[in-house]
Amino acid sequence: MYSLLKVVFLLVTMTVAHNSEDFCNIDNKSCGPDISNDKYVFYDVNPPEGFNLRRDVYMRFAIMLAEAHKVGKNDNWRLVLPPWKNLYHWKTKSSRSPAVPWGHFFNINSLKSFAPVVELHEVFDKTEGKSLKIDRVYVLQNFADAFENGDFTDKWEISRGCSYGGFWGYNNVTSNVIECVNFQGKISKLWELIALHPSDRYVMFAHAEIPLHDTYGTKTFWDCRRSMKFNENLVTRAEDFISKYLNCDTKICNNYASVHWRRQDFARYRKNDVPSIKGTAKQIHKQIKQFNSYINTVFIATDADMTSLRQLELELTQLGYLVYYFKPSTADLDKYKDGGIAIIDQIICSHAAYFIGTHESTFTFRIQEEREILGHESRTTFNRLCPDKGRCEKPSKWTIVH
Ligand SMILES: Nc1nc2c(ncn2[C@@H]2O[C@H](COP(=O)(O)OP(=O)(O)OP(=O)(O)O)[C@@H](O)[C@H]2O)c(=O)[nH]1
Ligand SMILES: *[C@@H]1O[C@H](CO)[C@@H](O)[C@H](O)[C@H]1NC(C)=O
Ligand SMILES: *[C@@H]1O[C@H](CO)[C@@H](O)[C@H](O)[C@H]1NC(C)=O
Ligand SMILES: [Mg+2]
Repeated sequence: MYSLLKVVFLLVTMTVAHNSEDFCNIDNKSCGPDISNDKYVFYDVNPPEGFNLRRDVYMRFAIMLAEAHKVGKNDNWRLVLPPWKNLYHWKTKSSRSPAVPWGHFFNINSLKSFAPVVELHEVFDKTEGKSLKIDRVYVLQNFADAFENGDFTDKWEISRGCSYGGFWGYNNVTSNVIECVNFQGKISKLWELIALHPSDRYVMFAHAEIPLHDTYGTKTFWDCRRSMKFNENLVTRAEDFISKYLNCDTKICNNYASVHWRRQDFARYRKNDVPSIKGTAKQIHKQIKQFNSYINTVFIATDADMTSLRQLELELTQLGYLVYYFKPSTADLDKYKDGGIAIIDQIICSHAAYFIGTHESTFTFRIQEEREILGHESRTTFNRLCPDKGRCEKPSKWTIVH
């Protein structure tokens, strides 16, 4: 596939070259109009942010670029996918280094069908010399007072007092120009910053989680979300598990329920949002009985420690359930890494007849979106675990727009 694409690319380039008189070699960067005019937007996210918030940050940038290309503005800009490195939640050794490209988790051709994206290694391949020099890094910061005069308005101003040295852990990516910017509002306002220096070709935004979606939940949002297909190996591994243990061979199963049981920091710091272990089992039981009393199989996706998971399993078993969870082998961990295992959990949750999530977890949100895309009825998707006592807000419903 790759070499076929390369051949097609070569043919196209040669045709262009013949038309423009001089013979143009594919490796000659000073010729071939598309190659030499390419400009790149890089970004990096606040280190403690997790995988699933980063997926949303990606969507903001992908939509920003795709929309610009649609109207023929800034259409020589491409988005560089920031490699995955040392995420806080990824504790397994094989998951920590080196940096993992997006293709490990997602279907790159599908991402490219929505937005002009490239992997960092693709940019490296085109880089002459030993290091990649970024023309300018804008380090975004929040305004001290978001609601100045009582209004939240979109605004930015050049400021000071910031620093940046991350570059995803690569010491061969550098920049001589670091600019601090107080920023608030829509991501498309970043074009205003880019326009300040028209000769820049490599522009980077650090703290890219600060700009917000221009519009959330629109058709464009969902088009972008749908293009974020998982890597085929992850899908196959998840579907094999579902087929083997949960006895279902379609994407909309009718015979098992799934739960995203977020623990760790949630169990420690969000006592008002998440239940105890016993409380979790009770609620799962109650919700499943209300939905379909014939279901007696539950799949649990969780970041809980083994002891807690065993306790939950015991409680549910005593209530009459068959309990499953995906326990990766060492080979699975080496191959898919922590991030891939989490995605396998998400896929298994997304095929279930009924899903119960954890309140305000982005991991849960991504499962809910996946289920909307697959076409599950919304009432089977937007369900949450409540605290043992006290108020329990209904989960927000972000339903798909076609
Ligand atoms: N395998 C697996 N990993 C999980 C599960 N739940 C959480 N994790 C891990 O913990 C991380 C959770 O962090 P995020 O992706 O930021 O999602 P979140 O913490 O639920 O949401 P916010 O902190 O509100 O953004 C995931 O990326 C996984 O690495 C789960 O059910 N299965
Ligand atoms: C690269 O292309 C330019 C413009 O067509 C040409 O002038 C130059 O000689 C080429 N250089 C090489 C190394 O082929
Ligand atoms: C920078 O280093 C990485 C890892 O060692 C390497 O893969 C990449 O090609 C290098 N980039 C450049 C521009 O040489
Ligand atoms: Mg998180």
